[in-house]
Amino acid sequence: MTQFLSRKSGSIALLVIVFVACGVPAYAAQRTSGLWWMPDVASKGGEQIDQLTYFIYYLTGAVFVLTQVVYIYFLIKYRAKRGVRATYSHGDNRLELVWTAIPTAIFIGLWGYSNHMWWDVIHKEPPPGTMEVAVNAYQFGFSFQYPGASGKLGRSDVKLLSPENVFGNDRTDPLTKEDFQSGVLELPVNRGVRILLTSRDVIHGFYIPQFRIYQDAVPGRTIDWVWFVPTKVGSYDLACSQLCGSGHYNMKAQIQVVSEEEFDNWYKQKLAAAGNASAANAPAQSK
Ligand SMILES: [Cu+2]
Repeated sequence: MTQFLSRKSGSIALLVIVFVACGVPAYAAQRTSGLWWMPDVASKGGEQIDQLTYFIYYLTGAVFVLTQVVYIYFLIKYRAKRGVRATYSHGDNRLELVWTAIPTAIFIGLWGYSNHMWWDVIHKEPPPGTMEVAVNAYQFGFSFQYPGASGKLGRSDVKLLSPENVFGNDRTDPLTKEDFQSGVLELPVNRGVRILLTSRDVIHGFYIPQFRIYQDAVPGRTIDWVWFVPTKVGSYDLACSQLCGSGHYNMKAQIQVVSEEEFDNWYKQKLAAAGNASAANAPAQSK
């Protein structure tokens, strides 16, 4: 029996060591700071989401500690003793009522709090001057489409989506001609950005931990209610958070949050390059 137990605990210990040895470096590879906690917030409203997370974390932590203390205390106090017969309880309706009512009230309170916050952060109208960017997820990457000089993305419909037209642009809308694509999500700091999220194949996750943003991309749908305001200049990873196939582990894109000025330069360059490309293509197409 003891031999069996020691062998079992030996293999559990081995499993834990393998998990820690493989898991921790894999986790650390993506992050350079705050390895054991959430990454720094880099978007407006992110603090509110963190407050809710902390609140739930400390509340459930306190309940966990409290119940474990009571549990261990009772284990010791009522342990087997020579000459003492065990007594047991058939339950107590009043106590049952109390410990059902308290968690129910807490859950309803949490629902109210989180719902209120969610409306405040996500479901509010985006600020004026918010830019629209189309985001298309595929196995295994993301591509982005920016509006042209008019500042408005051309019409698109997810039904028009095809390998040649991954954003489902409606070519009858002249605005689609000035849209341009990018492999990097370049964003100006402190300006709102609303994304039009589509998927070419399967469900993917649009996930930016520093922005506290997460939204699934679902094939056959355009998800247009997600917007955010980046507040810190820097480079971030947009990572897919839905297991979407063999290349999922490497499905990501770069997000560059830059100053307004730097963004304008980038935007003008991209716009000019796109204009030149379409001008170069025009004669060939007319033949
Ligand atoms: Cu994916």
